[in-house]
Amino acid sequence: MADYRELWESLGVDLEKHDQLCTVLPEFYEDIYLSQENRPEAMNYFNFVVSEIHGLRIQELDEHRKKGGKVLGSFCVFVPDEVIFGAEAIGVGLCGGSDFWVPDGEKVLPRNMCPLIKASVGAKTSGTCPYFQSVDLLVGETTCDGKKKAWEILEEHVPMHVMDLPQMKREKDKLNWIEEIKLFKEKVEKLTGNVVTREKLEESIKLINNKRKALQRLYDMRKAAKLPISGKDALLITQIAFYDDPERFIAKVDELCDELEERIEKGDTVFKEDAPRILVTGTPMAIPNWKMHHLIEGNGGAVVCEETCTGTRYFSNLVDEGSQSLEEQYQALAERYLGINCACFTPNEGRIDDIIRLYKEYSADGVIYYSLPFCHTYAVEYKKVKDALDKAGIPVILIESDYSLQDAGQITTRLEAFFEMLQNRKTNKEVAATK
Ligand code: BJ8
Repeated sequence: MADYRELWESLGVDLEKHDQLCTVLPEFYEDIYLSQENRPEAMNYFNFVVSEIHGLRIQELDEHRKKGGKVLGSFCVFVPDEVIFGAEAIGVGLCGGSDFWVPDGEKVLPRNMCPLIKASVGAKTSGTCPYFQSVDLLVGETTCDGKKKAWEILEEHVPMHVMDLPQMKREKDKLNWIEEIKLFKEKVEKLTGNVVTREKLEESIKLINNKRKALQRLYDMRKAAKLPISGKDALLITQIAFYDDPERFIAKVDELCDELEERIEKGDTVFKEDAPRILVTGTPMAIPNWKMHHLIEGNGGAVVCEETCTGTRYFSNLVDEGSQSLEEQYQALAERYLGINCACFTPNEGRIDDIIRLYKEYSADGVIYYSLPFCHTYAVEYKKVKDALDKAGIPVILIESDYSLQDAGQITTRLEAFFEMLQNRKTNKEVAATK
């Protein structure tokens, strides 16, 4: 990585502390990612993005700001990027996925709360995340209680706008959400000095839809019997989608998919033939939270899909591109976003349908329900999901884990037992089929 110290200093980054973070990440990445065998060539771009995670993209954001542009940071897939890009601003995802930031988060938040929130707040209060230092406005949302209250603390450090997300999906909730998107648009227009016209919104809707389509194409490759890419790599790509330049990202994912198509044709795979295919569902895995995928794949499993916000919830369903007026565009946006099945909604039966559908589409053998500690909405929803999966004959286990590696041994033991059970189940089915 080139020398960005001057840039970081100008952003108010705590250089000394940031150096500590920079020494941990490359080694961590090497162990988890670069040690994989037979990776697709086109993953080199994503390796490069990680190697430049606090460099090149930060420089691009800085250049954009120097030209008068604005940068907005968000924490949830409900914040409509289309409005941000429609006002010629740049949106970046800011959820913290590193244990490094948790102790700083704990200085201002209770310890017994979700690590994603503690890390996100700690990333800002420690002054060690150049993305946080680059944003002109943070956009929060009223999803879970922990996040909702954390915005009040972050607001002491940086300007904040909170979107009032409904917790139900009735017609009146949809109308409220349309109004929230409009209020957000006004806020963004005021901040940027740019008007979000119908034409600009049409363009940004297409752009963000194209990003979704690229990710949909990537995920379709994971339905193949012989998997051409690891779950770890697919997760990394979705994580990068939250902050990379959208047009460049789309082009690079398409390049990768061309290569994956060839691999599928040749039967070139990154896994052993009998690797159990795992659908992961639950809380998001913000970069660099690669723990669960690393443990699953390090113990012989293959992650085929993520029903998470760093997975299908991020890119499923497109915004209708046929709207004729701004009003219709806001309706189309509200419609698409309210199709996301987050556990903060009640009821949330759509998520159960999604899990069962994805299990079948990706020919999974089992489901791992991953929950960050103290995430009440996802933890409580486990019961309903488990009941439905039991009824459908789909094996599932719940793994609750934070960002630290202390429980890696314990999780490994559970994964080994789960994979053995899946293997026995498969063998029994094959035996029964021959009778
Ligand atoms: S749409 S999943 S990104 S709210 S922060 S709820 S893990 S206790 S992130 Fe989320 Fe939007 Fe929903 Fe997706 Fe739990 Fe932690 Fe809260 Fe979390």
